[in-house]
Amino acid sequence: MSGILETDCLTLTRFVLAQQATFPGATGELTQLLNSIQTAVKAISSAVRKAGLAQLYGMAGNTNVQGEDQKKLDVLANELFINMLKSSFTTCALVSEENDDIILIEPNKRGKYIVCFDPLDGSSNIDSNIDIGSIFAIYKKTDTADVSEKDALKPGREVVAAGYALYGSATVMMLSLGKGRGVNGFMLDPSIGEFLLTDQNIKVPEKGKIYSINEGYSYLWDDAVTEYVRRKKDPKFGKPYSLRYVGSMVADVHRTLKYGGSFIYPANKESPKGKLRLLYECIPMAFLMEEAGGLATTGRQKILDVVPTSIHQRCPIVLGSKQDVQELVDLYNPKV
Ligand code: P6P
Repeated sequence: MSGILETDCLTLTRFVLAQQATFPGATGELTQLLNSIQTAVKAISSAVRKAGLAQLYGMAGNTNVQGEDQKKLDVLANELFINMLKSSFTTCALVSEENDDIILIEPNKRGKYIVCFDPLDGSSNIDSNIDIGSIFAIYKKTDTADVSEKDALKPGREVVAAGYALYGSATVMMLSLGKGRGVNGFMLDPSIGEFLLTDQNIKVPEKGKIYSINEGYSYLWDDAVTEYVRRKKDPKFGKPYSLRYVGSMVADVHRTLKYGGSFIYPANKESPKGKLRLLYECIPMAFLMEEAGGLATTGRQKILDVVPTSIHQRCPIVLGSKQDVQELVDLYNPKV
């Protein structure tokens, strides 16, 4: 490692502080909030990496709002996020994938931000040691009305910052502070406990060579998705694409961000709204994808323009390289 890195690491903390200067009238509250999320992610990373040894695998004996068996790591990750966010004095309301209802922060600990998060997405993969992740989107409360669920039901266009952590071969965090500031990637260096800048201003390739969808549901797909996937495999439409599907959203989206192509979780005949959740899966990933020069839509509408009506609502999504996503949009909206 070069000397400069040891004495002048560009850590996530330093990066966020430097970005604070690009926010007119910044108070440092967003910086504090992001650093609290960073701490929760570091703690989750540590727990994920020793879960097997600490017998953290297995069921916690209860289920979450999605009706899924909660594993101990789910519970731990959720509590870490909630505790770090509450104690940051920067939030007024939280929406977690693991909690039925919105969490309103007690008045004496309130700040101006609302955070929607999935503390441990892909948790059904925990016991098989497949990559899992944490996802978050941050809104700012813009009125003086009492805090309520309405503060979380904002379109993704109003997101202030969003990101994810991926607990893979390394633990990485992708973050965007919006308004054209792009997406930056940081890798956790366990030897100093800091996230270091490794991917500056990531841009998703205009077109990729990979499509990512659960083909097990092909019997339920609509005609547009069926035709899109058929073309990806038909040499008449160019070199066939490779299919890559981890079944853990953060892993599939991260690969798409880095290599291009498309990730699709569409509506189907049994799930008319798809499976993924709008507030804490689709919106944050769409925010990052657009900041990286990609696209993210339901097939008929940009994800960031969808106005949420309930905190756990599902939403169909196709995201990734502009050309690969537009191809499916055109199949959903054939020009007459
Ligand atoms: P399926 C994991 O359970 C998850 O919520 C996402 O992380 C992932 O993209 C999706 O569900 C996988 O769903 O139906 O393909 O197993």
